[in-house]
Amino acid sequence: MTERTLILVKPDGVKRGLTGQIIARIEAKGYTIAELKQVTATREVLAQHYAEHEGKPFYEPLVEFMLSGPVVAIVAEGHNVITGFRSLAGTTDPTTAAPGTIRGDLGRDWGLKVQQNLVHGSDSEESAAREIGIWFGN
Ligand code: DAT
Ligand code: MG
Repeated sequence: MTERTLILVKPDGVKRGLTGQIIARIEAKGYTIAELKQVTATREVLAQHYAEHEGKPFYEPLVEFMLSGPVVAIVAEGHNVITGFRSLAGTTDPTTAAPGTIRGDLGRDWGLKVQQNLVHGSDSEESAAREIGIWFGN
């Protein structure tokens, strides 16, 4: 099924100059870039984006990290792109993310916090619709 997902290159990815490599992997998989912009997030946007994590111990550090520099927000489109991009990204913790994935190949594991894992990808159709609305409007 052709669908859309919301991808963020997080501040660590932008600062390290990995945006191009990450986009290249998305395109190489056959997905298309429908929307793309570099923005600095706000607390309001992040409160909506990470609403499911509010109250968890890592929530505040995660928000602070996401405010630490610009992010690149992308709407990618393609067959099963929601699941497909999560697979490209790898599991949450870069230390154990599989080689071949964005987090496994490019994520740093020398004592950085788990939240510095380069990318975000929506985890369901509902999340994708919600998150695309948050970052790009309707
Ligand atoms: P994902 O980004 O793989 O969908 P998530 O939605 O569970 O993971 O969490 C959102 C972000 O929060 C994740 O990219 C990194 C951070 N995070 C999650 N679990 C964490 C933990 N146990 N400690 C620190 N940061 C965490
Ligand atoms: Mg998530």
